Amino acid sequence: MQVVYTPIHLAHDIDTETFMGVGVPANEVTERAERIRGALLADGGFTLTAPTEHGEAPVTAVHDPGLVRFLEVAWSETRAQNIPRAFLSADTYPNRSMFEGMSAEAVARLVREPRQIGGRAGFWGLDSAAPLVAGTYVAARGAVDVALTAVDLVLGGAGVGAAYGLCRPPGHHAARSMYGGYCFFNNAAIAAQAIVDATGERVAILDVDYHHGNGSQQIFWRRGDVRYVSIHADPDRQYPYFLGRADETGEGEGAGENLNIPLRAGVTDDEYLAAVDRACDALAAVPGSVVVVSLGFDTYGLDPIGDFALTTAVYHEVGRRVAGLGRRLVILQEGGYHRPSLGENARAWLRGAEGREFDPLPSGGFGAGGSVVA
Ligand code: Q9C
Ligand code: ZN
Repeated sequence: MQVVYTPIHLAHDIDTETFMGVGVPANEVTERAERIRGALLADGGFTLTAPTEHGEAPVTAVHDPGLVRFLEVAWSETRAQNIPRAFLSADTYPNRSMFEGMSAEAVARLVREPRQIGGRAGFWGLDSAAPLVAGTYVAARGAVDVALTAVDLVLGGAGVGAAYGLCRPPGHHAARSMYGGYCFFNNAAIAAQAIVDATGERVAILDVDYHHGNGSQQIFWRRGDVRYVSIHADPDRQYPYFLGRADETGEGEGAGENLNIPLRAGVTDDEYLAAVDRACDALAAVPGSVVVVSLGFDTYGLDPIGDFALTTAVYHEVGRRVAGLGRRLVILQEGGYHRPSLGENARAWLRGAEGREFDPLPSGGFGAGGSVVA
């Protein structure tokens, strides 16, 4: 399988995030993508391909141009104001209650981007968990190019059945006009839109990251041409808290095109596979030849921010079942924060999707010698 990768992700180099106001070691770090790359190279069955530049048009096909401009200048603006900090996070968010009781006209007039950078970060941001540093914008644009190059490979007519985009930073929490949750641009949504535009077919997104992909859901909420199916931790106990419940099914043209499958803490391989089968039924019902997969490994039993109990073996089986849909697959990396297992879990999933056997490392999965393979 072809793996689209770029070292540009290294520019999004963060070591700290804030969690409920406290600085803590960052989860979404450069090592994640390097671990995966190392394990796939060591496997021998994967070929690394560099992305090609796709420009801004596919980004603004999905995102507000104002979000793009903000992300482009956020770091230099922070510097220009001599705000001493390692990364930018918001000062004030426009909480919905700030505008409570006002008319729609008043809200439309008053809810606008302020001038000060701490307010601008609040205007565009969902939370304080997506640290923005000097290289964030370049890396986020690189991740979009990775996703779109994976789309090119699959649509290219060379009979490619699946391609994997090693996107970093991830994307599925980013909405049309919002970044957050370690995500800046929604790589999977941009890919899905590009596939719709290129093929005129309907497209389905399967999101198997541990978290609900609120951004992908928002972008396609009223869309009849892109179905969003997600298996994730119940938002009653997990980020993003405000979306991801089973009764969110889409509106207008998109009515019935959004399927959320929230799961309890401690979910086992068997319970998870039952959810995957439900999701696959919903994907199979969509006419069209391509499925975009938002692939996260924060569902793993040892993940530091997840609470599922999945094993490496189940990823092979999930990949196998998703490939069993008989669709072409654009597989894009989202989350997954237990660094020692990331390479083996990705390798297992992708081998399953290719119809290759499960061959776990004798070490019990913590592959590449537990170190980054350069
Ligand atoms: N104590 C993705 O997996 N909250 N994003 C983290 C950690 C934000 C996850 C709290 C989680 C965002 C792509
Ligand atoms: Zn996640």
